[in-house]
Amino acid sequence: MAIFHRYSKNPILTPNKNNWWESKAVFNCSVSYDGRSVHMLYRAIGEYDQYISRIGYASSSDGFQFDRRPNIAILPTEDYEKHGMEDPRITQIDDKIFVTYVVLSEYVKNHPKIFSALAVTKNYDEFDKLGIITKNFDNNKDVIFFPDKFNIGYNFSDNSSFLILHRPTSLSNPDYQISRPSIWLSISSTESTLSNSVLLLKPEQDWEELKVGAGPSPIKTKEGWLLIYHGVSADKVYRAGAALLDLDDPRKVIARTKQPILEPEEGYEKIGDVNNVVFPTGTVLIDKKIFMYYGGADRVCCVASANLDELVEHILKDSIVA
Ligand code: BMA
Repeated sequence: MAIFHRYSKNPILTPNKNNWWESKAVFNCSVSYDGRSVHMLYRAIGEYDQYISRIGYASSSDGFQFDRRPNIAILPTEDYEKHGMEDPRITQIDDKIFVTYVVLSEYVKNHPKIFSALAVTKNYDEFDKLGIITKNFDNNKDVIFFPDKFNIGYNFSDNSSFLILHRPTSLSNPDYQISRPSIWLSISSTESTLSNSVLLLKPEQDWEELKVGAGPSPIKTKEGWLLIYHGVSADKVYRAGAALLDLDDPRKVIARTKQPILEPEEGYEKIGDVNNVVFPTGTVLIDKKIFMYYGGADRVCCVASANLDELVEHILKDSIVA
């Protein structure tokens, strides 16, 4: 039985031919909910020659019908942003909205240098840029904060730690024998650096054989932190999976689905600029219902919903962790 139900009028956002910077593709959308409106940031492409990504903003009162702002939401003002700003991911911590995004900073021998950067906003109008936060890691994407701060593992002097999920391409630590990009958890005293990283999830199943990366910011449930992530199979199909992490110490994985919770089935997930991609990047919880926002085939934005209790029960039942 399917746990997530796609919105019947998917996709909810398609390219806007009348707006140059989002005329070809709009995808990988992240969201926050303030009790009245769903706020969305999304990745947009306006040309295929250089394939530079920009970030747009849209908002909705029902989570399905979005009104877009015509201008680019986060302008590429910094040198490290000039080759592209991709995959914005939103976390609300207290009254601040943290936005992490992938930046292609420069090209070296035809290959982009990939980092993740952080911007903070209170209103989605003005963004305070805190710079690249993954400097010490190679090709580090899928960076997302926990919405709460924690006191675990390290005794930082004054306040508690930021927990930040990330996916470095390589992390050389002889204690961990991993050969594939995996999800790490960093316990940092500030929001602008990643430190004290521990391995959280590595590829286990065929459908996630090539790599795994965190999706939206984790959601607190009574059984644990719900983490939705993507996994990539050997034949490059992107699917969504889910795990539950210990409430007090999220370094401990309580449960993790053997099977994906959503995979490319519909035309808008199978055919696009990159075929066969379901890429979850946002969730909101409204009255016990979880709305999962995701990119379809690197071309459009989509949403699917599930009952939160049923989803948690499903993860516990389909679990690979005892
Ligand atoms: C990832 C990112 C995403 C993209 C996905 C599928 O590495 O680049 O933005 O949606 O690949 O192409």
